[in-house]
Amino acid sequence: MDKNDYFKNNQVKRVAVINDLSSFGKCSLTASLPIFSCMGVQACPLPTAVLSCQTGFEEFFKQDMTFVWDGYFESWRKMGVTFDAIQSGYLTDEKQIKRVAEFVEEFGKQSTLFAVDPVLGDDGKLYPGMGQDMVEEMKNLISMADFCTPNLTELCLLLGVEPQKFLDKTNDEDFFEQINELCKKLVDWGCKAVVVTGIRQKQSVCNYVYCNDTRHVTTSPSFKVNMSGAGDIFCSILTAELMTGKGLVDAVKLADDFLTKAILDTTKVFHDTKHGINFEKYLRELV
Ligand code: PXL
Repeated sequence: MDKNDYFKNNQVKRVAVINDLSSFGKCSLTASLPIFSCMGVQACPLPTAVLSCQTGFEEFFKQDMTFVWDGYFESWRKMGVTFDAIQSGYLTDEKQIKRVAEFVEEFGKQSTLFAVDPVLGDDGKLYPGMGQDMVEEMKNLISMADFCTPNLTELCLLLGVEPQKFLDKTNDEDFFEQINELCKKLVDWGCKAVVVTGIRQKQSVCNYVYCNDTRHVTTSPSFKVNMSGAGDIFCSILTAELMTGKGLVDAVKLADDFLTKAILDTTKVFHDTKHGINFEKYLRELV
């Protein structure tokens, strides 16, 4: 058997998950990997950084991991690795974003699904350590994506719009028309579909789906909390569903239902939102 046959013929679909490993916060890889496994997809992590805890904690230790990438790529090149999907999440700087684009060019196939969660900020602000140079470079990654999952803050940052302007008007009558215009711009750049996640309204939280001629809004009860890892869980469920042939709107509904249940459960016990969501006991529902 040719050494590359394994990668061509393996029955289980395979996703490269380009994200950080934070020991506390239940985000990025610690959230994505169990979700992919439960959904029957092999997840191959490419660590962007290792952190003692996610950056929402008062103090954290962070080590950029780009320095190991040459070694990974050389090894994967020799193995003849290919991926059915590539999902990118928390990236550490502008240079690393450029290298993700190169990775997709080299390790993606024609049919590889490329999902971009443009992790840049929340609540109107950039995350600690992120700057405008990253926002600019992220636009290129978005232009290559099959779908992307910005929250409202990230959507605004990407388009150079003041986030607070939109965060304060989510209940306006023409709000979704305006969001639609913003999504259209990302699609004009080349991204095939956009799901704007976690849009908080007075009584509810919505996701806005923009894809070809499809526009869809999901609405769920809002718990008025922003929990660490919600975006990572959401994007991973979408990627896994699309890899197994499901449609985008159905995938969004599944991700939204899963998160609504797990977040409700988490709010019932004493909980600090920066520690993330108690998703573990709901994983069985994804199997
Ligand atoms: O969930 C987004 C995320 C991922 N990784 C790290 C983060 C955050 C959000 O704060 O700090 C390290």
